[in-house]
Amino acid sequence: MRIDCGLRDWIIEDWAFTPHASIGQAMRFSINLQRRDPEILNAAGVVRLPGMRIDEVRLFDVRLPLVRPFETSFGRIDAREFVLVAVDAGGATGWGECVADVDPFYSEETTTTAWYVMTNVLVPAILGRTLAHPRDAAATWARVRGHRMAKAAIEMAIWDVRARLDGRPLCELLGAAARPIPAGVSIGIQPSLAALVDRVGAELADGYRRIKIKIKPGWDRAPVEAIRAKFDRVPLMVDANAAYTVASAGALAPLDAFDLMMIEQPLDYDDLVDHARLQASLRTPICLDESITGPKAATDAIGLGACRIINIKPGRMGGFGPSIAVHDIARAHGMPVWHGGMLESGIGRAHNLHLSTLPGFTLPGDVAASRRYFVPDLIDPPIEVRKDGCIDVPPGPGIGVVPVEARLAAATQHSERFSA
Ligand code: OSB
Ligand code: MG
Repeated sequence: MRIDCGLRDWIIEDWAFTPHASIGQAMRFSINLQRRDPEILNAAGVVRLPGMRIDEVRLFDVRLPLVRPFETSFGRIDAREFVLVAVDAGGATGWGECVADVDPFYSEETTTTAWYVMTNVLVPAILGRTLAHPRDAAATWARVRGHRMAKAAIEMAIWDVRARLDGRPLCELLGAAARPIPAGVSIGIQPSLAALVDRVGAELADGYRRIKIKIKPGWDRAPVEAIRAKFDRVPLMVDANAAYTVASAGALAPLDAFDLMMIEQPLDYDDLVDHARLQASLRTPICLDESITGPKAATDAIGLGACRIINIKPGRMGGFGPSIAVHDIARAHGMPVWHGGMLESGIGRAHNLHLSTLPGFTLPGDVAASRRYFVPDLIDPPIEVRKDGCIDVPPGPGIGVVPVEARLAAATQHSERFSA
């Protein structure tokens, strides 16, 4: 159906008939209009931002074996399975990586729920739409509750395609500029204290700036003590992935003696109040990961005193839009943030590096080199750590990297294509 509304610069986004109760009453016809070429104001004055039409979305169900198993308080994994997203708009392709895992342990979402909600809800809602800005993707899905990792993967691909269409690096579109990103490592639970100390030594030899170890009840004080005994002053932190309860959190008090940078997410994912009580009893800063699901949670956590540091993962927040908002809220409160990791392939890793260029990211992130996880990575060249422990943001338009076609094909278990 074609409707000429006589407004040349406007496009019809949505339309609907609203039938009234009784025959004879008028039917109401509603349309949503959107400017085809909206004008946006920036510091330099008025600039024209051409809209981008979402022409095609491709989804890939990918499985990549891990270089070594990764064990957390959730359990142990040998491979990473994830949904990779390609969005075509205006003749360019943007890439996104969904960080949901096979099991609903870190969050409620899984690869299967992400696939379901993308194919049945998110992709149909956005296909054929013309967006003025990547932030507008979120409004398209405003009615969809949760599923932030699924939303983020598509939203981030749209940011990538926008930056590629503009011919500039993603970090500039996000509001920053490329700079070397200080990198830290996340070390899983190890079979023994000796194995842990060896791993820490190997990571420090590779140049990494700080060490994070996973802890759980029964594997907390001893591993920290063992690392401190061998590497006296190394910047060190621990991540519990919500493995403690109010009853068992007493085991964390002795960690105050080890000058840790932070204790990440000791208590449950939805429990800000008990984190605030625990923080009041600890000298060591609490950093929240799982609990910070967006700007509202960040504001509440800061207001309650539930943490002194925030870990930002765009997948957990629903994309770059809310991640920038959380960054800005933390910065306004003088609270440091750092970029978390979800064992991403090079695509997600590149996104993380671009976001990490924002000025509030003052602590080293979980943004390590490709070869700690995947050999080969989906991308080529892989992401490498420099001798000084920093990682360079991939240069070039967008995120600066694309998957190697043959590698993506080999790692893909199933794929689907949706065209407008
Ligand atoms: O809690 O930060 C976490 C990996 C999967 C799920 C949750 C977490 C992690 C990590 C690994 O700690 C970080 C990385 O990608 O190096
Ligand atoms: Mg964490």
